[in-house]
Amino acid sequence: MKLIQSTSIAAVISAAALFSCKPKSTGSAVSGDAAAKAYVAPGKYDEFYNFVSGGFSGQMSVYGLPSGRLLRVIPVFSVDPEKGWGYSEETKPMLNTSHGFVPWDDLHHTEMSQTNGEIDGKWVFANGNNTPRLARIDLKTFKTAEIIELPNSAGNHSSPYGTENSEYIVAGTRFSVPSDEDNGDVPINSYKKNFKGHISFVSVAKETGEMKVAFQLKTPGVNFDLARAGKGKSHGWFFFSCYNTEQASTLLEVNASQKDKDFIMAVNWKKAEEYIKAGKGKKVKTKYAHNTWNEATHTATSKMEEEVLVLDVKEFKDIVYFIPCPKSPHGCDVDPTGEYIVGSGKLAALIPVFSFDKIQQSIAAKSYDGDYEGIPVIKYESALYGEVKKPGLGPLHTEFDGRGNAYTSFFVSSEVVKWNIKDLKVLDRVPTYYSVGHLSIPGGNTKKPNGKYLVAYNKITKDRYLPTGPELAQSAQLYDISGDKMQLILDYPTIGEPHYAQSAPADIIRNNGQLKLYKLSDNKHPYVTQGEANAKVTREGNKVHVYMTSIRSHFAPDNIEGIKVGDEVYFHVTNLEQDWDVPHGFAIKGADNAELLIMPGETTTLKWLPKKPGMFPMYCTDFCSALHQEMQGYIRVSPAGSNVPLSFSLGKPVPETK
Ligand code: RUQ
Ligand code: CUA
Repeated sequence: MKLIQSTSIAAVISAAALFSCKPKSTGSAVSGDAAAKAYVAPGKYDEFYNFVSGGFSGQMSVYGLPSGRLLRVIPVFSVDPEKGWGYSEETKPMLNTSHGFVPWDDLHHTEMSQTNGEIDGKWVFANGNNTPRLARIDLKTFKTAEIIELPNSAGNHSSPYGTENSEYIVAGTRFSVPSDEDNGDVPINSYKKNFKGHISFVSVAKETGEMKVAFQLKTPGVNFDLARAGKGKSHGWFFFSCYNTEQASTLLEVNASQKDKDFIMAVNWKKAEEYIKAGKGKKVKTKYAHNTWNEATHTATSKMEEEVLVLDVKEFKDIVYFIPCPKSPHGCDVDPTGEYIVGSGKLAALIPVFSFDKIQQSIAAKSYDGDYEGIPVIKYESALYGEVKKPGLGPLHTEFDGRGNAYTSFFVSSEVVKWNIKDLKVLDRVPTYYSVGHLSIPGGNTKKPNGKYLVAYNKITKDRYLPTGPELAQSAQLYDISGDKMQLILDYPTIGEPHYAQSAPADIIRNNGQLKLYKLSDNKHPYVTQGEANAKVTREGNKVHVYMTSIRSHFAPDNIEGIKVGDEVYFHVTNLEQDWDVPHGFAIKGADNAELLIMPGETTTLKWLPKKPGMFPMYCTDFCSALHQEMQGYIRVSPAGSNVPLSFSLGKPVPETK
């Protein structure tokens, strides 16, 4: 039986070591002037924005660097009661999918938009790993502006990766599965026959950022893990790490670790694009949601798309090539010149560095080692530039500093290793506390890295922080990498589990036309209330619409009577403020809902189903003025069928009835 072979996986790494080990010194490791380097004085801005994936929190958090100060948590794939995300009627459609409303996801990677291979500060993209989705966050508003579901996919891990002008954001499926148009109700052990991989090329409109699944590549059934676009000389190509080339469907820790080498898949996407333009794509039936936020109506809409263009790579001989890569590769990173492609085999004791030129020569010379399901496999040696020998245990991810150096994270040996790309010599190593996953250097995946800082994102922190029960805060650790030796200068806890993160010079974003408020006069919400005088309550059958306004420090109306059990009440609250940083909140007793948090000039709706008669207070949740505590009111709920007339008021008592 194959199971027996489990003990032979990676002779270099003992089974125990797979669970990671601690560096010997667990001291603070921060010394000398380190604290001063991370110090940002009160009232001063940070030098970088740092966008950090939240993993199983489904959100993205924004920190300042070098201070490590948390600036914001942007709700993306998960509902967020703090901001009413996924609770207000306007935001609910953002979380719609072909499976219905899905209020959570697992966000692993950030991808900042680029122009000419440099971060341009317009958008940051994020992947939903569980119910395959791609999000676009607008960096003028720090708000999720669009979410698109990915057809034919399951587990959107190899995602989102952008080309050097964000022509495409690309997403590879983690799980191969039967295509959407095929019957998925097949035996699991028919993997080899029925399971396929898909890579989605999502185009991004230059001005608006609007996403569209332009086409997909249908590939052999393997697992795609991570990816990077080529850049510079390799612009037009894409590289994906693949594992489970064994095509196992069970006990993958053993069965997908059989082969000495898995693959990096090289994709000539310019060629694929030509075939698509020539009409070679096949329209495939499917169903996936495309959700967009409208800044004028302050409302999301969800549309179901019905088909997608697919190229089966087997039918086109010059799109896809496999390159052997030891062993269960995770990260697949391209250096700033676009020449070097670094594979990181989780179970390998070396780091292979491939050469784009040599890959091209190998293809021209057909220097192949047979094929894999009809796709040519390039000879390892003929694509290889060289190997970094004995770098550490369990390499995962590599970033670059723009000075010819690469930095690779090692999960098992808990360290960051700096090495030179040209001579492949290890230059420095520093411990991480502990079990580092991703690394991030500002612009470290682009043509122009800013090699001043490196952040390591750690999975396990053990004794680093005050204990907080069974689960401890996960952490980010900041290193100064401007000198020859890396120096740890700060560590700070993160929200959720951080995977990838990216940073951008603060000025690019700060000066991108940051939105301070929504102009009330531009508000196109169907239930906007333009001014207090227009506040009202209307009834259509059992539906009650409250056209409500908020301004420091009252709601209009703040007394409502004549609501009945069985009614469906919609509070459409327009924040009349026209001033930066003055949101109002809205909450009501007993509502099975979150609060609303309404930005200046915006209209947001809370749906409420009163379940019993009584007096229901409501109030503003955001401390907006000295008289914030007075910003409150009452809703009277009467039994179903009662004849209490509908009435509403502000500042005058509702006429007394006997
Ligand atoms: S992964 S820890 Cu989900 Cu990006 Cu490598
Ligand atoms: Cu409005 Cu507090």
